[in-house]
Amino acid sequence: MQTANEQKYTASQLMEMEARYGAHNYHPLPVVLSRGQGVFVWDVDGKRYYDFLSAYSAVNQGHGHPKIVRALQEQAARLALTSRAFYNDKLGPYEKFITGYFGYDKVLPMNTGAEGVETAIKLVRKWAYEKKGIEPYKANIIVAEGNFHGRTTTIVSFSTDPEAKDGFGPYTPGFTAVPYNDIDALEQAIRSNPNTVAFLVEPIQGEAGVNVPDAGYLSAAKALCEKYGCLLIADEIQTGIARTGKLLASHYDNVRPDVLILGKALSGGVYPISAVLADDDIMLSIKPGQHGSTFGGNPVAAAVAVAALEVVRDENLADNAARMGDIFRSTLKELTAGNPLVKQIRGKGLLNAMVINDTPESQTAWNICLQLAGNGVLAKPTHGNIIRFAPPLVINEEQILDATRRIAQTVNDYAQAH
Ligand code: IF1
Repeated sequence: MQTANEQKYTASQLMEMEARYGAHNYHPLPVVLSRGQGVFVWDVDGKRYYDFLSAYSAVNQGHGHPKIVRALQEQAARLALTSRAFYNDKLGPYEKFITGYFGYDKVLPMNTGAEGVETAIKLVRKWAYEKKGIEPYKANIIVAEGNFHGRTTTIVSFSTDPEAKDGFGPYTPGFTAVPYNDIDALEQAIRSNPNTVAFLVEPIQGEAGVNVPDAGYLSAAKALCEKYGCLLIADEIQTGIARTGKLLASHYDNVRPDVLILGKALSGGVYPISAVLADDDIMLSIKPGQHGSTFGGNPVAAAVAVAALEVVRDENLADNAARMGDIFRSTLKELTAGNPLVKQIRGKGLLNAMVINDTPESQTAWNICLQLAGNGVLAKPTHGNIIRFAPPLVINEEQILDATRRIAQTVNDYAQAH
């Protein structure tokens, strides 16, 4: 008797199965993947693609990285989960490793990115009540318009995207949104509410369409937080772990966030792992029994995260992302020069996007992504007319040039045909 894992189905059977038995909370491109290795993925019919999404920057180290997979397999076979009711022999060494790696006193281990963001919100609120004398339950956190920090009801409470927010009320209070990349608006918001305890921000806004702020925006924000005694929380779940050409996008402004949130590539994409890092003054505001999760800090996550971070360091993925990203943007701009469909090409390192010169409501970007898939490159639009390009950071020069030529050819052919 075959197990459900062993049965083989056609692409259309698999898509129909998802439509029939799965919630319709996504609208995937009609590509059914079955294998991944490095920068490539293959569909059930054996067609190979460059993966230019990397599971939204979770697969920075490339699909099936042997060191990370080995850590996953070995630890899962030895001891997968103990809960935090007991100690285990992997968590302490991981905590020592990651706090040394990013330069913080302590880490609070969680699983998904959203859990990491929720943890940071609880942490700074508690810190404010206990250490800053903020009146209980009046804490206010400033966020940026266009933010994406996850999909829990508290997080969508401060989203400015109706798609993410509408229909999920009632909403969690205690958040104020200000325009992104606007220091005056941020200062005005901090001054107008003495209960401001933190500014939660993505150093580059991913979902919003790879919005790169002005150089100095983050350092000016950090200076404002210091001036008014509030905390800077950097959500580096998508921009962190070498994606933008530095270990953290915050490092472009030489900023050390008071609270750092990591996720996605913390596991190389093999396991849900997130982490919140802060110094003792903040982190010890949460006492035993006041926060946690069943899987948070489990031995598999600990072993996998160490391997995933060692790969980033040992393979110099930040430098490679910087170099390959420069080649990507310059080559793509050169090869699509004069194409009326290409409104802008922007990004940092290997977090890039092409803004298509059409309305967000148009199907142009989607149709281009369908043709990209036909030409062996997987990418997906965000906010309608922006195509995000984010390959694994292990991509080499030959591969980035080949993929970029395919992208340019696809966009140029599409412009000519429409
Ligand atoms: C989806 C977006 C990206 C994130 C940042 C927290 C989280 C994310 C900066 C939450 C997650 C994912 C979620 C996934 C698609 C993807 C995404 F398009 F949704 F917005 F990357 F931009 N902070 N981003 O980017 O982490 O709980 O998902 O582990 O929800 O469709 P998570």
